[in-house]
Parts: sequence; C-alpha cells; structure tokens
Amino acid sequence: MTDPRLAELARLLPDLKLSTEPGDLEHHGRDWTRRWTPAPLAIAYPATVAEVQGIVRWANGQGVGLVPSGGRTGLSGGAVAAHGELVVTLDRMNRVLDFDPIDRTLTVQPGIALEAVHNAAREHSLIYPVDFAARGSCQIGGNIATNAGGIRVIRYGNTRQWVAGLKVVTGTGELLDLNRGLVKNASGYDFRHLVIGSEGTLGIVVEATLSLTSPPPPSQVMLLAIPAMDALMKVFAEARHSLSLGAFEFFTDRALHHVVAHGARRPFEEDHPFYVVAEFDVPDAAAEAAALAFFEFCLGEGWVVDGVISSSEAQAASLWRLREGITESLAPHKPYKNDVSVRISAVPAFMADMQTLLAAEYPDVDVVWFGHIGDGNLHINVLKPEGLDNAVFVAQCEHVTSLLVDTLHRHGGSISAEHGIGLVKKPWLGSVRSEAEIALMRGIKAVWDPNGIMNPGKLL
Ligand code: 2HG
Ligand code: ZN
Repeated sequence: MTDPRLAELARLLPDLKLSTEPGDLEHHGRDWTRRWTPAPLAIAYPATVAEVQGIVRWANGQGVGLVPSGGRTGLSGGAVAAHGELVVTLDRMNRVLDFDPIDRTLTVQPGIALEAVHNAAREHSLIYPVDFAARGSCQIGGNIATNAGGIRVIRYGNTRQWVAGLKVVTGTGELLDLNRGLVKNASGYDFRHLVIGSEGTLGIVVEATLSLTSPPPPSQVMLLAIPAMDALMKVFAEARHSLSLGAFEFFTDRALHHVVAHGARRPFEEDHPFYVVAEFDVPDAAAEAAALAFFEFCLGEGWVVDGVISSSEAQAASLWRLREGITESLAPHKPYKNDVSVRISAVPAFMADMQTLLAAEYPDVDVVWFGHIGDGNLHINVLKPEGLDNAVFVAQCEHVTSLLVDTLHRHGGSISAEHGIGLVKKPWLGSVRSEAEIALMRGIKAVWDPNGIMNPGKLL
C-alpha cells in the first residue's frame, strides 16, 4: 500500500483485507448505472463489526469518504465510488447469525444475498417476503439502505416492514443496537427507520434482525393481454376485489418485444398494447373457480382480450420471466431510467398525462414502460438511440425529467419510488421533499456524520 493513508489503515487494522487491484477497483466502484467511471482509493473487506468501526474512525481522522457496498445492483448511483473514496464492501460479512422460532426472526450479516435470506427462511418453513429480480446478487444491507420494494409490495410492503432490529455503525464509529427485535417499543425516535432508506449516508448496517412470516397458500400466475391503458386499473380494481393478490405487475408491448428478443418465449400470437402478470392464492377449488370467473368477467367487459393461467410451477416461472427479465433485456440499450410513483388512485390520470408528455418529447425513441402498477410505481426506461453520444442522451433525458417532475408534482407523486436518490435523482430531490424537510435531513446527517465521510455526495 503505497498511499500513506492506506498504510496507516493497514497498521491500525492488520487483519483487514484491502485491495488496490485495478479489477477490484472497477468492480466495486460502480453499480448498475454504468454512468460514472469508478475511481476509488481502495477496497476494504471487513470481516467483523470492530473492523467496520476501525475503518470509520480511520476515515474520520484522514478525511476519506466511505462508500458502503453491497451487491451494487442499485440503479441510482448510490454505491458508486468515483472520487477517491474507500469502498467498504460487506461481501465477507455474509452469514446467518441466528434464527428464533418464537420471535420468527432471522438475524443476518449485511452482506448476505437476498436469495440466501429466502433460502434460510424456507429451511424453517417460513418466508422472508421481500422479493425482486436482483435477488441472487443484491445484499440485505443494500436492501435496507434503500428500503427496497419489488414485486410483492402490494401484499407485504417494503423492506421497512420486515426489519425488527438493526446494528449500525454511525459516521463517528459508534455502534448502535436499534430496537433489538421488539414488537412494541414506544421509547422515542425510532432510529431504525431513519437508517432504513438512508442510502449509506448516516452509517453502515452491520447486522439485521428480519421478521419472517408463514408461507402463503399455493398460487397461480395469470398473464393478461390488455387492449388499452384505461382498462389496466379497471382490471386491477376487479382483481383486488375478487382474488387474493400477491403481485400485480404490468408491462407494455415494447417491454415484451425486448424480453422476447432476449430469449423469453412469446406468450400470445398477436401483439397487444399492455400486459399484466398477476399472482394470486389458490387454496382450493373455489378460489380457482373465482380466478376463472374474474378472467371471464374482464373478457366480457372488453378490458382483457387474451390470457393464460399457469398450470404448473414451470409455467408460472416462465410467465414471471416475461416481467422479471425486462431490466436485463434492456441493459444493452443503455437505458435512462425513471422510477416514479403516484397514489394508486392517481395512476390513470397520471399515466394519461405521462403518455402525452413522452410521445411529444421522445417521438422517435424507444420508451419502455413497466412496473408495479398495483403500488402506483412505474418504471419508464428510455433506450439510447444507436450512435447517439451517451452524455448527450443523458442531458436530453434529464431535460425531459424536469418536465416529468412537473407532471408528477401535479399528481402528488415522487421522482423516486424505490430505486433511491443516489446521484441520479439528486437534482430533483427538491421536487418531492420540502425545503424544511431537506434542511432537517442535512441537520440529521450532520449529527450522525459530522465530518461528512459517509457516502459523500449521495442523496443530499
Ligand atoms: C424492477 O421492477 C426493478 O424490475 C428495475 O425495479 C426497474 O430496470 C428498471 O427500471
Ligand atoms: Zn421495480
């Protein structure tokens, strides 16, 4: 370690694994945004809470920024290290520490992958219900830092609902043990919820106690072809009324086009403007009959023109693939991503305004809509036209985002539903949070992280 600051860190923490290998700097310095060139000082791989505390104290002394790093599947630049920061990867802190059958909690280290949490819960015949396509590579620490949502929010809520306790190292190196798994704890400010969604700007999550729940009854997946935008929310209202919904996701014909071009099987012979993937409980024959009746009712109303209901787990998985494979299928087109939300009741009016805006602003550009429409959360991916310089493309899209912000404002929505603010959405934080709120956020940040070493430049 030729850098004297790193030599000092190695002296203070002789067992700490550090790397300045170019491949490691590149790999750990970026997330899925690919917009910034990674340029971290080094990568630290702590194996213990004490090492995390030591790193934070060293960073305060040296004035080095720290970027906490999970699976780096983020889409807002929250885990990017492009300015000589030390990346603190939690990869080595990836174990299950405890399971409590009475509390029905699983205590884990932050670097464990979401999928490994799912598997650990299942070993005890329980589930951890937060789920999304990046499950194999994202880590629970990152899920907590961004209050990750995903495909089952409609039934189970966001990550926040499932965190019963957190251990956190603050920006001064203090170790906090927050809430300790208590169901009831009316003792003042709940710092656990402050840390959830704070995007690594207040401290580093070093342990989490997660609530688990009973598995749902057997389910089926339905893929519906929808002829018009105004039918989408009618189908949703009817589905919520007559089915026990576990997921309700939508995508457009352009999304299907890309996911099929990427290897998925085309579900219908004809193209349709919109599709819905709905998952619902089928505990008995009556529920199965109710699902068919729902489908036929929607057909009769003209809200749905075609559909498939899964008859096996393999078929359910292949229908889910049509939705879950979208992000990966778009990645080669360097998409500019919007992740917006409005109240569920505002979705129809908002979508109509959005469609007008996007058609006017992107007349010749491939714009792909999909997302968690049952939560009021839409992902709008604008694909970069071939040959267009990326910086020019981003600048054009950011101009449209500023217009989009006005539309969102009119409908009371948010510029970031679930991906976080990070670097990507920073210019528009003020469109969702008032000046007074942002001033309070800065004040809180200054208390938790007085030297500004925690994920500098992100969120605020
Ligand atoms: C999803 O819902 C993720 O699949 C990614 O939030 C969304 O790629 C996107 O824009
Ligand atoms: Zn999403």
